[in-house]
Amino acid sequence: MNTQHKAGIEGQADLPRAGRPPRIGQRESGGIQMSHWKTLLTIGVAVGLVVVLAGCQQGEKAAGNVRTGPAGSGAVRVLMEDNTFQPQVLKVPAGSPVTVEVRNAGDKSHNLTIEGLHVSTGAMHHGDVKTVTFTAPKGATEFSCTWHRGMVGRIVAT
Ligand SMILES: [Cu+2]
Repeated sequence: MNTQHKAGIEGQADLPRAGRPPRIGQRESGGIQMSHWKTLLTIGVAVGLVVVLAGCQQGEKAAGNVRTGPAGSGAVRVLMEDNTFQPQVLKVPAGSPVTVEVRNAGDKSHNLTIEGLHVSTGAMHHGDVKTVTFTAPKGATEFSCTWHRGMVGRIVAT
């Protein structure tokens, strides 16, 4: 048993001696650079994931004055489609509370988020209806679905 063990070690120890030393040097410097790159890459991917996840979470939860269900008559009505808002421009009075009924008529899940006013319907699935109340400042305020690039609209308050 002892001899076999020794033989094994000697056998392994013999291998590097057979013309390896120059390669080991190359590999080591290359290996160190690679591991640095891998570390940087891993950090980069991790940061990227956090940013992406944060982006996903924005719009996931309701923010501001939001309730589930339809609004009464006189509310501004917005339909979510895949992937647009209908209409894309909401004309509202400036400086007083506005009630907007949002209905997801699309198949996908969407949200209506007014970043400038810290308002969001949160996640809305197919068929969901929510009522959002907010006060818009005079001028144009963008809203969007944070999940679908280009799914945007504008509140124009006068
Ligand atoms: Cu969307």
